[in-house]
Amino acid sequence: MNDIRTDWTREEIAVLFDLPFTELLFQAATAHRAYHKPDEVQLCTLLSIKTGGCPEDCGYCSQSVHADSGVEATKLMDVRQVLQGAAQAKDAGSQRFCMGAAWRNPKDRDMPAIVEIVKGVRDMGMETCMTLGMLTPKQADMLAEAGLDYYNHNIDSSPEYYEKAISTRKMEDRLDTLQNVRDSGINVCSGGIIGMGETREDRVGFVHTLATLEQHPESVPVNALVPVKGTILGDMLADTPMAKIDDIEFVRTVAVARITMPKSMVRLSAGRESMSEATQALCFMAGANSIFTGDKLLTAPNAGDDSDAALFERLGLKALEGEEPMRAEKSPDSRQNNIHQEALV
Ligand code: SAM
Ligand code: DTB
Ligand code: SF4
Repeated sequence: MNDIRTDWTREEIAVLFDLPFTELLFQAATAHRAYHKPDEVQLCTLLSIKTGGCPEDCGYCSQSVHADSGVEATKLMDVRQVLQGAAQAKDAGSQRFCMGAAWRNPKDRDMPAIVEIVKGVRDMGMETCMTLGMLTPKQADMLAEAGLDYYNHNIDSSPEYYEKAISTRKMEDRLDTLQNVRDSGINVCSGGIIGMGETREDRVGFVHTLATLEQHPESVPVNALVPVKGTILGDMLADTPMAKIDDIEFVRTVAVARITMPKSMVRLSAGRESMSEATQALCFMAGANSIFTGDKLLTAPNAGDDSDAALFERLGLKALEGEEPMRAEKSPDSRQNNIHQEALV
């Protein structure tokens, strides 16, 4: 079956959002079953390999120097420490190890250590994912060469709302990095945050931006804003309790992401810790099939293994296992192919 469309219009996506909830969930569950087993959920573990002190001003983030969140800045962890974390995650049943750094972009001097980390984690038999900020084509190629499986770089919101949440870089910069990652042959992980005070129209624009990329991201993380005291958006939310995202609207967003990008892994990401089991169950029904495990995200708390095990038991869900990491075709050639294609246009 090939019903993968990249020509979605905003109007079509708005119509999906407007469907009666029962119909929307039925359509999303149907799309989910066409490409995935509905009782299997991918388990990923996050580790912050370089925390805090980030020069960017993302209004939601505890790690920005512009926030007064009390998060202490650290240096890049040493390779051994990262591999210890990966070994623990593997023992706990995780398939993917996602490493995040609070950088605007990695410096060239950081790259040898990053490459060593990717190779080490990969040798342990886990899928590797990194999120290090913006990448140049050369840096993306280095990561591809090291064997990185996925690169996470979120578009975060609609193009219109993006500039209200972040001023130190543009949506275009984000899209350029996504293109560099795609051209290098690394699988793309890109999603965003719901509940930052954006409108329904912004959520439509957010899904539309991802679903009309030339190729859908292989992973789409949907985060619910974790309101952190001392960040602009966290404080704003604390002052206006009514601004918290409605659970049903969150589930609708997951469902529309599933319908428009049926083959992608849709990750129920940050914010699960404060979500009811019933809301999480609705998200799985709506096609979410990946989560972060463990009791910590990067700096914020996560649901934790015990409560997740209990939830999986109650819902009859199991960990997705044994799949070979999805390896994209190799890099410099694919960049060359693009150049050829451009030359042909
Ligand atoms: N510095 C890199 C970057 O921004 O691309 C990588 C790390 S950054 C923390 C990764 C993603 O985490 C962000 O793009 C954002 O979507 C998400 N995130 C950060 N703070 C969050 C929060 N308080 N609530 C929900 N998601 C958050
Ligand atoms: C993503 O979309 N969510 C993860 C991951 N990509 C790197 C990060 C969530 C961060 C939540 C806030 C924190 O832990 O500081
Ligand atoms: Fe820095 Fe990433 Fe946080 Fe933005 S989201 S402040 S780029 S760590």
